[in-house]
Formats: sequence, structure tokens, C-alpha cells
Amino acid sequence: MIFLDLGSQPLANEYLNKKNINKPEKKYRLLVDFNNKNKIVSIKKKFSSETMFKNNYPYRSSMSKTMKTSFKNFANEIKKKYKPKNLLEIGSNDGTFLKNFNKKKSLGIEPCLNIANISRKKNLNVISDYWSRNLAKKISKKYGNFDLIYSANTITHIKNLDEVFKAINILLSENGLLIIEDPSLLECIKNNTYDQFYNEHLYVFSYISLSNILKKYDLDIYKIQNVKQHGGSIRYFIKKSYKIKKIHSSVSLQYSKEVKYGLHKLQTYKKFANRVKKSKIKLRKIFQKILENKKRIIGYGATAKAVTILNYCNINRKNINFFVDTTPEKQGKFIPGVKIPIKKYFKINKKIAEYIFLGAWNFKNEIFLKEKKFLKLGGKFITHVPYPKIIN
Ligand code: DWN
Ligand code: SAH
Repeated sequence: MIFLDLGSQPLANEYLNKKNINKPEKKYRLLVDFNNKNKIVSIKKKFSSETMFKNNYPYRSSMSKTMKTSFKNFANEIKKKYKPKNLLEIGSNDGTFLKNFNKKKSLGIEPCLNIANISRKKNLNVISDYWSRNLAKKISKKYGNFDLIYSANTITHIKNLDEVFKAINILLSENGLLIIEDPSLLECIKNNTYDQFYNEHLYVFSYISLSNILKKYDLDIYKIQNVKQHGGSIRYFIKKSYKIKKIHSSVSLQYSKEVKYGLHKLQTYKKFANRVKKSKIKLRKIFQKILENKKRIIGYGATAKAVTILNYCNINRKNINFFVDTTPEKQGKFIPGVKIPIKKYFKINKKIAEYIFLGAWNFKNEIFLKEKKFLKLGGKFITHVPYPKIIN
């Protein structure tokens, strides 16, 4: 049942350049669906990995200190607690997580060649291919099976989940541990972060929906960790069903939180959709007022998420003069759909703009620290999370 219509959207991460900015852009209707049987929340139009993840992918995990630190800390926790004899990461990107492990005992899967090559420069062992049973069989022949398989913000990007988990079962050792880390649907719905929905996020998992999916593959979640990354994510600790000794209390706690909030009911998503419509009206009003007062706004963090917001709320370069971003692959380009230019990051001061729109709201604390002078001198931030407001 479709519960949210976020309008006609371009593909996020398909940044425009001076050559193609006036050419027609590929667009699709961003419709969000709730399946009342398996409780999965997904976007209706599911693009293939090959369409979205090519050899010019513009996202690097290492562009935020928050993610570098969280991956480093979690890697240390894994080494200490589980002492895996080897480790496979699906969606290893630029190696920000993988580089914390012994290079001879770890392997990354990263289909985007430009990003995979950044990992290879760190002497990491990375295969540039899309996750599949064929690939798993090839890896199994060469490396055998894996004690620990980790995947963050990737499995929700892959259309065919049946293929994903059948391939994982080929490689996961008998007592192996699978850890999946993804944005929490509960946090997304509670905080009205509707920008978590875009073409790469084919799914946004809840414990309820992921546990329903895993049942078909004799895999069970035996522990949950709620973490702050990306506006609130969940780490699911998963083992082969018949190998589980004890289900951790964090699982029943997460289940009851999700049921209490109503993640198993269509009504909850209809209420969310109403809040999203109100959020759009309120955010537009904030921008309108600032412009009437002849103040200037720039954007901070040209995120994939921001593409949804800006195109849904029709906020373009009349409202935001430009975005700053630390990612080399995004600088000098334009945000898809709304065509707002993206500049190389520089320290913001009030001579440039009085307001900053938080595209990367999930890194608010890191950004406020970096721009504390701007705030101290009276600069203000605009955010839509959990509702549109000005932060000073
Ligand atoms: O799921 C995904 C997540 C992991 O990353 C992918 N589908 C694509 C991507 O989504 P996103 O673009 O919404 O992710 P981030 O991590 O919220 O993007 C942050 C952006 O902000 C990056 O382009 C880097 C930039 N940034 C910056 O310019 N200055 C970030 C920080 C912290 C900063 O200080
Ligand atoms: N794990 C990193 C990167 C997440 S971005 C982090 O959490 O920061 C999503 C990553 O998944 C990209 O690097 C993309 O290339 C990769 N990816 C997308 N589809 C994939 C597929 N079918 N198989 C393997 N990796 C894939």
C-alpha cells in the first residue's frame, strides 16, 4: 500500500555538471510503500545496482569524522569480542571500516571502481563487483568461508534480497556472525526524516521487517544495537538459526518499541505522510520569510538525502545560493533536479550568508563544532529534523 508520494525525483548521487546541466534529467515518481504481510517499507520504483552504482560514484564514507570514528570503534569492538579469523565487508566503499582489520584476513566487495581504487591505494583487498551468489561461489573457492560478514548502509540498496541472503549463506561459516547496520525505520518515522527515502534506499528496515525477511534463510537476529549514525541506525547481529544459544534482551526490547509505535500498522505510515506534508509547508515558509528579509542561505553537505527534500519542497538556487561539500567528486557539480551549485568546503562566515541549511543534519554535532564561529557571530542553521526550525 503506497502511503507517501514524494513527487517526481531525479536520481540522487547523479550530480550534474556544466556540460549536462541543461539536458533533460532521468526522473521517477518517488512512492513509498508498506507491505502489510511482511511489514517491509520500500520504494515502489526499484532501480538495479548497475543503474545506480557505476565507476564514478560520488560518495566516500571517509568524508565525515563521525563515520571514521564509529567504524574504527566498532572494528575494535569486533576484534576484541569476536576475534574473527577472517572478515568480509559487503559495500566496503573507500575502506573506512575495512582498513581497521588485518589486510591478509579481510576482503571488501565494492562495485564502484573509482571508490574501490581508493581502498586499493590503502593496500586493501577489494573485489569490484556486485554482490551475488556467483560472486560468493568464486570467493568461496579462493578464500573458503567467513567467520564475520559485515555490511553497513548497503543491503538496503540492493533490489534482490533473496539473492543477497542466499549469497551470504554460501560464505557465512557454521558459527559465523553476520552484522548488518542500516538506518532505523523507527527513528526515521519518529523524526520525520522522510529524506531517507530516495532511489538508493530501496528499503528502510525495521527489526520487524528484517526478521521476517531473514526467516526464509534460516538466519535469526539474536542481538540489536541502536547507534546514532545517520540519524539513528540499528546494528543487527545475525547467526544461523540452529546455532543461536540465547536471544539477547535487546531484541525483544526493539520489537516491543516498534510494535508500541505501530510499525506493523498502515495507519502509522499514513500519519507520518501527513506530518511530511506539513513539514514541507513549514520548511517553505521558513525559506520564504528569510528571503523576504533579504537574507542569504547556503547549504552544508550535498547529501543524497537533500536531493529528496530540495526537489519535494521545490527549494532551488533562488532559495539556496550554493552548497559546500568536502567530497572531491561533488565539488564543481550541481545538485540533481534543483541544479544548486556545489562548492569545495570553506569556513562559513556571515559575509557569505546569514543562514545555513543542514543537508547533512545527521552530522549536526560535527558541523556545529566546525562552524562554531559562524554560530557565535549570530549565524543560524535551518533544519527539518524533527520538524522545520531555525537553530542559533
Ligand atoms: O546510504 C548511503 C549513505 C551511507 O551515504 C548512501 N546511499 C549514500 C550516502 O548518503 P548521503 O549522501 O545522504 O550520506 P551522508 O553521509 O549524510 O553525506 C554527508 C555529505 O556531507 C557528504 O557529501 C560529505 C558532506 N560533509 C561535509 O561537506 N562536511 C559531511 C560533513 C560531516 C562535513 O563536515
Ligand atoms: N558501507 C559504507 C558505504 C555505504 S554507501 C558506509 O556505510 O559508509 C553504499 C555502498 O554500497 C556503495 O559503496 C555502493 O557501491 C555499494 N553497493 C551498492 N550496490 C551494491 C551491490 N549490489 N553489491 C555490493 N555493493 C554495493
